[in-house]
Amino acid sequence: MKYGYFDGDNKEYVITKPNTPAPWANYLGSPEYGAIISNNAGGYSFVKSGANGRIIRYRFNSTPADQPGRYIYIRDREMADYWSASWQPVGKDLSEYESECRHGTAYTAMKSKYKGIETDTLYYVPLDKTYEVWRLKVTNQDERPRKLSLFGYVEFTNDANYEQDTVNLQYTQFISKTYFRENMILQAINEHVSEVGGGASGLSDEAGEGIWRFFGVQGAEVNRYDGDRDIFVGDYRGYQNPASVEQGACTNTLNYNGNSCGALQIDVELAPGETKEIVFLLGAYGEADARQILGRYETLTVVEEELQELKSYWHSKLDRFQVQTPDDNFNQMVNVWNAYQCFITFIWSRAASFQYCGLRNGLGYRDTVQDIQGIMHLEPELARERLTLMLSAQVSNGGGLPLVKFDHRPGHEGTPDDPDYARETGHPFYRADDALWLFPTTIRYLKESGNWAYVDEVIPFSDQGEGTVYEHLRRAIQFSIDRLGEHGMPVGLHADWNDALRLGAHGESLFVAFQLYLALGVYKEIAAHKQDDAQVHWAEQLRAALGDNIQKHAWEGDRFVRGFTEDGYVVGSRENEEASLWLNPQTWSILSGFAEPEQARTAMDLVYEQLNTEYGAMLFYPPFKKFGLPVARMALFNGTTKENAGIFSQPQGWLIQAETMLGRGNRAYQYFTEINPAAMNDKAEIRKIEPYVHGQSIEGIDSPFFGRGHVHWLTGTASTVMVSLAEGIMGVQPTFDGLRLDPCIPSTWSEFSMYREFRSKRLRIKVENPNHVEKGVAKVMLNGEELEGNLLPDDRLRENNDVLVLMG
Ligand code: IFM
Repeated sequence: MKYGYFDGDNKEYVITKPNTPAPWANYLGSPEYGAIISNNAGGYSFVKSGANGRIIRYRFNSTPADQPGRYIYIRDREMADYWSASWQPVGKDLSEYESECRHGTAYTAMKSKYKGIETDTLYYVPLDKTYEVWRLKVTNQDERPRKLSLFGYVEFTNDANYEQDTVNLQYTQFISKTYFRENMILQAINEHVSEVGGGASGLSDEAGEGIWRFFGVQGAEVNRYDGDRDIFVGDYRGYQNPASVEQGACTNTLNYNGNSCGALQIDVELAPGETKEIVFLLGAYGEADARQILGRYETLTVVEEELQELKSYWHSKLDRFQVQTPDDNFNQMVNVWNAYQCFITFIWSRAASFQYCGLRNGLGYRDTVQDIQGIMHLEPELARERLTLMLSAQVSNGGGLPLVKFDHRPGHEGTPDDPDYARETGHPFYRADDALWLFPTTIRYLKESGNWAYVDEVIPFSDQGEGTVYEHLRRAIQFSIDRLGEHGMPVGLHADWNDALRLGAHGESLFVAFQLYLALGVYKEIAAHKQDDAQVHWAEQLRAALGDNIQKHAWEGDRFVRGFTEDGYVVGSRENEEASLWLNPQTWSILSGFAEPEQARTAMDLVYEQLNTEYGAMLFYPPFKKFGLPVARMALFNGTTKENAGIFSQPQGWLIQAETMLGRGNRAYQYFTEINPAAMNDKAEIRKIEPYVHGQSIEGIDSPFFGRGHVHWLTGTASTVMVSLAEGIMGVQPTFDGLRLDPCIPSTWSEFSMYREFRSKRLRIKVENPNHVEKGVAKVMLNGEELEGNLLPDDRLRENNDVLVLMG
C-alpha cells in the first residue's frame, strides 16, 4: 500500500493519505533548537537536548503513537463542528477530510480541506534561530461567509528534564505556572529563583535557574486562552475532543500546580474566497525576548523569506552531489533523503526520535565518528570540525571515550578507568572498536579535501597531553596492539561494533581484527605520503603478522568466523548449531583489503545463499537461543530481530560496498534495492516506518512481521549506505591526487549522469555503458581530452568540468 510519493523537484516527500502505518516524521532545526514532527503534527521540541532541554511534552510508546504535538484546531461556530489542520488529533472521516503533508528539508507543510475550509500550515525553525514558527493560512472556499474559531495549542513540559517531567510529578507539578500577556501564553518554571528567568538557556539547571517558555501569535488578536492542559482538554477527554474546542471557548484559566499548556483562541470571519494568515511562535524565552520575536513577524512575508532561506541553505548542500540514474528510487535517496538523513544523524547523533530521547548526555564515540563519513562528500569542513572534536576525545592510551559529553573538555576528562568518569557517564569500560573508526573517517577527509596539513595538526588527548593527528592514529593502533588475544587478534572488550557481543578482555573479535587490518593499511598510506619509512615498516610488519593470524585461525574454507571466546568457543563457526554464518566478517574481510579474491567471492556467495532475504541480509543465522549470556547478549532479543540475526541496516551499506569492490554491480544493486526505503514506498504496510529514511533494523525471516522496520532516522545506516552508493555504486572515489571514477552498476543500466563538487571544482559527469558491463572503465574524457586511466587529476580540473566515462 502506498501513502505518498517523492517530489524530487522540490526535494519533498508528499504524504497524501494521513493514516500512515506509523508516524512518519521529519526533523527541523539545528543543534541549538530541535523539533521532530510527524505527518500528523505530533512530536516534540527541545533546546539543545531532547532529554534536558525539552519544551513540548511527548508520550513515548503511547497510543496514538505521536501525541501530543503542535496542534491547530478549527471550529465552525455556526455548525458547531471542529477539526484539526493536521488530520489527527481530531481525525475526521477521510471520506470528507482531504489532507496533504509535505516533509521537506527542515520544514513540514500540511494542507487540509474540510467542509469548504482549506488550511495551509507550515512548520519550521528559522535558520540560526532558537524558536519555531507555525504559519497558518486558512481560506474560505465556500460560497457563504464562515465564522471560525482557530485554536493554536501546545502542551509544555513542567520540567526541561524529560525524566523529571514524566515520572516525578510530586515535584514538577509544583514548579510551573502560566501567564497570559497580550497575545501570548508565558510559562514559568522555578519562577522565583531567578528574576529574569532562564530563557537564555532553556535547559534544566541543577542550580535552579528559572526557565521561561512562550507560545504567542502574530497577525490576529487572541480572543480567549487556556494555560492549563487539563482544563483545555477536559475530564475524560483527549486531544481528539478537547473541551475548550468542543464547547467553542477557551476558559481563560491559567495553570497553577497542574500541567502547563498554551492554548490561544482566535475568532475570525471569512468572506467567500478570503484567506486569513496568522503565525504561532514557540520557544524557550521570557516575555521581553518573546515580544521581540513576535515583532519580527509583524510583516508576515518574513515567513516566505525565512522558508526560502532554509531551502537554499539545505538545497545548496545537497546539490553538491546529484545523480540521474535509470532508477528514480535510487536517485531520491542519493539526492535528497539519504543525504538529509546523514546530516540529521550527524547533528543529533542518536539523541531524539520517537523511540529514544537521549537520556545519555553526550555523543557515542563509534557512532559519531562513523556519522561523519556520511556528510564528507557534501560538507568536508564541517566533517573536519567534528573529527577534530572526536580526536580530542581520544584517551592518551589510544582508546576512544565511550561517551563524549556535550560539555567535553579536551585534556581534562577522566577515562573509563576513573570512577568519576564511570559514575558520571555510566561507562566503566573501553570498547574495542571505538578509536579504530578514526581511520576510514580521517582518510576520507584527507582525500576529499586535499588538506594534507591536517595530518600534522596538533590536537589534545581527552585526558592529558597532545599529539598530531598522525600521532593520534598511531596510538589508536597501539591501543589494539596492546590488547591482543591468544590468536594474535584484538580482544573484544565490552563490545566491538556489535553492542550485544561481549567478548571481554581475552576473547577476540574478527570485526576488530579487520578494522585493525584496515587501520594499518590507512596508516601505512599516510606514512608513505609523509615519507616516514620507519612507520611504513612498522605498519607493514604488524599488518602482515595480523594477516597471517587471521588466515590461520579465522578462515574455515568458505567463511570467516566472528570471534573466539576466552574459553575457546568459536563464534560463527560452520560447526555451530546457532549463528554459524555472520555477515560482518565476510564483508569486512573485503573492506579491509584482506581477503584474497577467491576467498572473498566464496564467502560472499555464501552470504547471498544463506543470509540474504527480500528485505536485506540478516546479521547471521540461525539466531541464538541456547548460547547466550555473558557473551552473546543478543540472545535476549527475539529471533531474527535486531542484533539477534535481524536485518540490521547499518551493515547493509558494508555489504553493498563490498560487492562493488568485487565488481559485482548486479548484486550490489540488488542488495541496495532490497533495503532501499523508497523501493518500499508501495509496501508501506509491511515496512511501516518512513519510506524515505533508513531505520536501525528490519525484522527477519523468523518473525511474523518479516520486513517491518524499526527505530527511524537516527541510525548509522545513513552513513554506511550513503558511502556505499556514492563511492561504491556511483564509483566516485576521492584520492590524494584527484577523483577516481570507477562505477559498479547493474548491467541493465546503459547510462547515467552525475553532478559533483570536488575541492571547489564543479564536475558534470556522464557515464555510458554500451556493453552493459557491471564494472570497468574503458575510457575517460576530461574537458574533451582523453586521460590515461580513470583518475581525474586534481591539477587538471578547471572551475567547471565536463567528464565522459565510457564503461567497458
Ligand atoms: O554499533 C551499534 C551502535 O553503536 C548503536 N546501535 C547498535 C549498533 C550495533 O550494535
